[in-house]
Amino acid sequence: MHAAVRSITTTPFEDQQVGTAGLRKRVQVFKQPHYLENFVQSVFDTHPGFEGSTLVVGGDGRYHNDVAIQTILSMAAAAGVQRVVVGVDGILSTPAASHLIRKHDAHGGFVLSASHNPAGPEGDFGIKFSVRGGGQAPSSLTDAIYARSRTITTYRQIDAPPIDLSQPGETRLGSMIVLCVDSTRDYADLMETRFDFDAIRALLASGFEFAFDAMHAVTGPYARELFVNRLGAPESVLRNATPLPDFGGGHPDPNLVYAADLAEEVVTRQGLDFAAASDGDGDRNMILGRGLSVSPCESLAVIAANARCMPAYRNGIRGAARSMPTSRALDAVAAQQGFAAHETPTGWKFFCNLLDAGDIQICGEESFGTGSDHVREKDGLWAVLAWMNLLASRPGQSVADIMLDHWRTYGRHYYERHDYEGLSAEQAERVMDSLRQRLAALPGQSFDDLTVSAADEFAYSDPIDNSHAQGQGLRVCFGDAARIVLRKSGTGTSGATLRLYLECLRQDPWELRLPTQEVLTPLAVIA
Ligand code: G16
Repeated sequence: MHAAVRSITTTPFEDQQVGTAGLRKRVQVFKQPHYLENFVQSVFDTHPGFEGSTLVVGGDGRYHNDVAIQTILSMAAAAGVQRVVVGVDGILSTPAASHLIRKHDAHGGFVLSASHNPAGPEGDFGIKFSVRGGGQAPSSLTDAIYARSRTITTYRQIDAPPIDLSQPGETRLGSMIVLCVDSTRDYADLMETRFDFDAIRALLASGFEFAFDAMHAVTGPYARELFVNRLGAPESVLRNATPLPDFGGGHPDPNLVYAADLAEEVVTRQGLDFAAASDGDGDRNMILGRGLSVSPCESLAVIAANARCMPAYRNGIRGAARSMPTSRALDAVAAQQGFAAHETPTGWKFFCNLLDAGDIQICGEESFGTGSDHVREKDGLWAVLAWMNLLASRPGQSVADIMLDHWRTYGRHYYERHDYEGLSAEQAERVMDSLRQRLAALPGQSFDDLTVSAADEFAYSDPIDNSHAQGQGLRVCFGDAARIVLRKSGTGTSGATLRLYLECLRQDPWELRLPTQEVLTPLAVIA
């Protein structure tokens, strides 16, 4: 079927520079005529090779997902894309999209999501572009896309009605093939190659009490395929498992504030052995055990320390990485076990070259992101399965037992993040600047019983492609004992947010189970 290509005249928007993970704005911004189109065309114009290629498109199911997907399909057809792989109903989790890009050797993919930000007509929307291999576009490309978005004058679409994405199957849009897939199967197949499903099935059948909260976001159907269909758990282990366009009015950020009910049940009332939650687009995770929550930094360290229990890493790992503000709990494991530990700027894209090169197998961030070399995004359900695999490999041990054992072996890195939201850009910059000015004079100065060993503004040179990232946060280190980090968030949709990260290492046996605030308050005062 031939469809006419139309060129539509447009004018640039000045605000299409992507943040830490894609372009995120209020829905109302994305609904402006030409806004999404300008961005998508800027990608097509900047990144060669779309003609005759395969593209993956999907989103977290939030409000405006359906409309945006039809727009992208029509523009892809006009750009000469040969085939688009899209999730049923346009739904793909971020890690599942990364997997499909890899599986189909696609030229790239568009994922429509504003992650954990609230959805609905008054909520947020977002788009991120991923390159071949399934990782988010590197900064060099996003800078070029931004430059293009500031000069764009036309974009192209084809004249065709919207296509039905409610069933798996193949349709044509102009001369482009649209392959609509049930990505939950592909994703679960991948997970079966990474974990010991027999052991996890046995764990679940042994009276192990477990719940997974999908927060009415994208992971519900994936969790059903994994936990119910393949691992034999009853449907009742799933909470809020139907994706809704407004996430049920909630804030699908899996942490102790936004998943408070689950935390109450498991941490306070000690009602379950293990529970987990994931976020809007399925890349974040929260891990809870009876009576405690596992911080993302420690979850990363524990998963890396126990990598050998996963079939994929039977022979150990060569390396692991964390973003700079993530606590150094991972480094302590790497030092003892003898694998390499890398420190990168905030943003999953900085892990991708190291993953591609085989230098790291496991990586994670304090912002509830953990993952491995199976895809090029963080992966909430992967982290949950990694914990289940670990629990299955240590019969009779609880999450609390595993944590205590970990702290006894590697010490405990107490950790806290304080967010200062709703600041003006000037306010945030003034605070950053006042610390920046003092960095050079800090080494050698003592505060209480802590002496500054180093203070700098973090910059990163990628060892694979030599690209350089500057201005990645201010850090003040007190040897291995403690660290203060200050940086500006790159994911907000209005105003500026400052993040203050505090970390203190305690190694004496009597110091391993103190309240976090008690340990960190002196450091907070210094900060
Ligand atoms: C995104 C990025 C992460 C980053 C996080 C927090 O997560 O993918 O790499 O750590 O934002 O960023 P910031 O501190 O700049 O707000 P997500 O889950 O929002 O896509």
